[in-house]
Amino acid sequence: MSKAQRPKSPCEPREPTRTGMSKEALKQAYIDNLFFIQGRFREVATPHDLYMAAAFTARDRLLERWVRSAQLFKSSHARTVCYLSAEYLLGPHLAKTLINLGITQAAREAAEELELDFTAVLEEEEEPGLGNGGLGRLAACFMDSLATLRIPAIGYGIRYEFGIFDQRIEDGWQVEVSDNWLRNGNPWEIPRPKICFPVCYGGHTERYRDADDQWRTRWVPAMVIQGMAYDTPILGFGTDNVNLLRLWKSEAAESLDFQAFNIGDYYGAVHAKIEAETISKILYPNDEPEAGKELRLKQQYFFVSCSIQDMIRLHLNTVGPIERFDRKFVAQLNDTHPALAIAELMRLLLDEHGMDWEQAWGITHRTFCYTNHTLLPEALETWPVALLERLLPRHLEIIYEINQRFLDQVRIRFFADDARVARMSLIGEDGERQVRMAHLAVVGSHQVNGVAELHSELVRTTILRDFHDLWPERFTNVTNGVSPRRFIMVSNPRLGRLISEVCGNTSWARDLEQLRRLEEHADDPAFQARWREIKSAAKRDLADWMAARTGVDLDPVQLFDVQAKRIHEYKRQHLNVLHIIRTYQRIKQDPNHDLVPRAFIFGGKAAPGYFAAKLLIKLINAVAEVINHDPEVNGTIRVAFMPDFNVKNGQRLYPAADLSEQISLAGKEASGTGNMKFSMNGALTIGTLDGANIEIRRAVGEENFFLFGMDAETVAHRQAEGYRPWDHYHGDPELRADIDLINSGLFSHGDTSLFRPLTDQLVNHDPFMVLADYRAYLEAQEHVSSAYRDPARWTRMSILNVARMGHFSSDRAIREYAERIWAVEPLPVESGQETEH
Ligand code: 8GP
Repeated sequence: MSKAQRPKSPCEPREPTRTGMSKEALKQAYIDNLFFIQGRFREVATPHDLYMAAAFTARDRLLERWVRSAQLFKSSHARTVCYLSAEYLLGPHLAKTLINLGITQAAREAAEELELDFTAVLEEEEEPGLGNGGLGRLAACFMDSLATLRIPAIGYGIRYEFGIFDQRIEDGWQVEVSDNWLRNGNPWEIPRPKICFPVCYGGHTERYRDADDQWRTRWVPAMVIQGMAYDTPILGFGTDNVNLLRLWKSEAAESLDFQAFNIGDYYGAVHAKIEAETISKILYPNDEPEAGKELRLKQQYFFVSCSIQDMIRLHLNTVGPIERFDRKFVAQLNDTHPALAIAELMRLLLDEHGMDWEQAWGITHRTFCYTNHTLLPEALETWPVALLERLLPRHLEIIYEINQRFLDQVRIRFFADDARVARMSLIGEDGERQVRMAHLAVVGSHQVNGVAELHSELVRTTILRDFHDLWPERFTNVTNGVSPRRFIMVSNPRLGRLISEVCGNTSWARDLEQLRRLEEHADDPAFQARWREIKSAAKRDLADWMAARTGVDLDPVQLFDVQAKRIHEYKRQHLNVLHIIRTYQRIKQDPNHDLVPRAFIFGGKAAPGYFAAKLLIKLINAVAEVINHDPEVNGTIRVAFMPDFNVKNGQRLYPAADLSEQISLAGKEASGTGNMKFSMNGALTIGTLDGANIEIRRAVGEENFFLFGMDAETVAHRQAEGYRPWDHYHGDPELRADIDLINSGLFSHGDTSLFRPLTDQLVNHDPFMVLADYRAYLEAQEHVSSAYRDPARWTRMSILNVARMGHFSSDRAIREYAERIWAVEPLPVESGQETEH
């Protein structure tokens, strides 16, 4: 019997209500929080009050562990990872926190005794959508794993007042609604008014002689704002280690100078306040960055400057001296968005700490590492030199000097190769002069990684090839992973319980290779039946939710075929739509056609300015409208679009999917992580040889994966020789009939022009080679159907998929970063109380 369960003698002191882990302590804490924080009695509490009281009850338990962690990290001078990311897509906190604390069961029982609907309380939480998609969600999984692996870490980012927009579907179109997630307060963060830093913009630089008669540079900015810290504690699973997610909010600076400047000028003062607050106001809703937006550059510099200043403060408060900075910290750049940190650390070391260039550069270079997340050329960030000159004149000078010293090295190493020098320069000279952020990130980092084997290979051989020639040892791969706590335990508790039963306890959730133990049950009919029941139950849950939200009835006996991810042409949702139209045409031609009943389910947001993606959403909904109401189809197939795909709604989809669509054009998806989430929940994948699909297929076994389409090499070859989609359109009558059906106006109330931009693009340009992979995709879908007809075979494949997904835990990924890139060690915080773990 655990300490928490042991009955107390009347003489034993009462378990503290702010930290106790028993059901009784949780009940009392809950009532106290409802009363003392929300100011409510149970009888008059709103659903939101009930949620807040639960959140504070969980948070109290986090804080106690957090303080212990912070004390240990400080006293032991622990080497610390700083993860710099413009995005964190955290998902709801409450359920995950209870799981990580190991008190889900106690909390559920406490809720029952208080006559609360536990599920409804969890549902009430509005998630912080501080990210767009894969990159932001990866940062959240990594924070979870860092704490679980007991690695001291700080995540730095921006506390956007408005996160990613909420998506509504009106008349089939995406409508964006602003995400006012802070409206009702955020119980998970602690404001830190004393932790704030000035951040400067504009102005000019000056040369001056310092006290030792050395020439130095000083930046005389035109504008100063400040960043204030908001801290969210991140607890690991089965440990008392708590790390810090520190997000910065921008505010008007409160300096005297600033006030003097504004004396009598109230409008000016208010305007300055608004201008300052605008910086952390809103997340840019593009999955792949859109260059040239001044506010975005301001945001990037804002969070990077606060973070580097904070790191220096922490360092001087503990280890000091500044020369040892890189022994205390290693900083991971999550894509190039925080790459200005390289110039900022240089500036602070040179201008504020009086260091010479070589020493400052040595420290900077040893501090940073860079992860690339995309190969799409339009996503490679560049900033106009003119913009940088205006906003960050000192940083531009530093970038020029880094560039000059770097290009000197290139000239010596690659003698008389001017073309190479131009290609590698940090400054692009074609057209308007631009700073190439990826080049800055590579030059300023000691390690550079891609996020899946194929992606890292393509990074080395295409976009950063010249850099790989120069510094091959700097390049490496760390394949992405996802958190099994979030994406099995929280999302799919039924499956989580079955796995715990097979493994004997919940330790699999931090040692995911234990999933292998499922393999021995793969052919056991009784186990298979339980497996199918778990999937069916999740399908019923999803069907209920979809019926209530969208009015579309899904039948759990159908094969749930799901594609959920950002809407983007390279991800090829239109290929999926063509298959749906083909299936529909087959039904129309022969209503008795023997089909596996399917529900085609989509989810995903389109960037608000990305017309083609928004038209794709309209097409999916238009096809759904026709098919779902055609009596001849008679429910054999259904098409549904889940509105507002986010972490919370994703958690409804992953457990319910039978088939996971990972159908991007080979060479375009850096890794993908949805592919891992689906597979971990027992969905089989239909996919191309792209991103991490390749490694997933290798892990689960070729026979348990529906592969189709060209590989990256073939894609490159066919594009080089001149790809003509027109030939496919004319050469394949079924393909032509599918495209013609869209053009006929059947899905657009007779409007033959609505979808023309989409079909014309496919037939004439088709940059993502949808038509070239169409036939192979249909064939693979046939294999899917025939496998699904045999439940024993399908279930076996599903079990084996889960059993072999251990490699794709974000714990494995973080272990690789820790050992191969960061050189950091776990530092366990001593355990306080016993829990369910
Ligand atoms: C994404 C990649 O597209 C995806 O394949 C990968 O799994 C994920 O990163 C995590 O590594 N990239 C982005 O989300 C991305 O580049 N976003 C930036 C514009 C914000």
